Amino acid sequence: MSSSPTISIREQQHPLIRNLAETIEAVWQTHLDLSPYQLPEDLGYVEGRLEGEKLVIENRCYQTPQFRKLHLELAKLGASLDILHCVMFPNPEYDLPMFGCDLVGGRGQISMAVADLSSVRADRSLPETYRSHLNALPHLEFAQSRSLPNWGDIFSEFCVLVRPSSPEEETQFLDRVKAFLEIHCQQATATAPTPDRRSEILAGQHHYCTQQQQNDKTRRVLEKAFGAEWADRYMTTVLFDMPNL
Ligand code: 18B
Repeated sequence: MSSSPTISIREQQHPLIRNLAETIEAVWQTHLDLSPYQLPEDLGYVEGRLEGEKLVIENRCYQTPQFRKLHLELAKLGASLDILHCVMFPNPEYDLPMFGCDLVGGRGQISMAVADLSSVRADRSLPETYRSHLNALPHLEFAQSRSLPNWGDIFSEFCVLVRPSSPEEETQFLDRVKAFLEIHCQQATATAPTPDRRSEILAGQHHYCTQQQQNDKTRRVLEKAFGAEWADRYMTTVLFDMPNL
């Protein structure tokens, strides 16, 4: 099922996905002290087939002192589906929210773009420094917002969940994700560890992953290409693996 890539699928993705992938990596490189993160062996680059089209998945993973795992994934299903998925999993010794972002597009149009900094605290609040920086960002208007799925209680009031409907809205989304990432990396590197809160934070991360694992739209794409068992393993070990409680 897996082999090595000849050319990166990045060049063939929708421009917003490509730009966002480059932005994410650039902010990480600028603000964080990155080391390699080893994914389960056969899951770095994966190919499968879905209804006669090839599904290709390319993963990049890092870790830093504040983050146990930084995951950026690009996936492409033939000519019909381009996907970017990114999650920053904080080290549970740090009281930091989860950054998550997902873009899904097909045939030149992004149908869904979401980004958030999601609290893992028991009271669902974001740290005060995050709140003040996020509140200082300009208010955004998108012509088509999308409603939260039933598992979406994990997302904060700052979550952007839209179908971008013009190049201006695409840029607006990209700029907002960049702002989230810069705030997050700056705050994270300025945060001292709080090991006494580890169990609260772990429980919050656990809840976040459990909710995300209920995304049937993601699961269905993976199941159709790779089968139910593989899809479940992928969702629970690569996309939303849980730190041990
Ligand atoms: N996701 N997404 O990452 N998902 O991974 N995703 C979809 O136009 C994949 C995350 C989120 O309306 C759709 O309807 C695949 C993270 C939300 O019910 C498809 C992979 C977040 C929705 C995929 C992947 C996140 C959503 C439907 C692995 C948030 C809307 C697209 C590579 C931080 C759910 C559409 C709804 C949708 C697929 C959110 C096809 C295969 C990190 C909220």
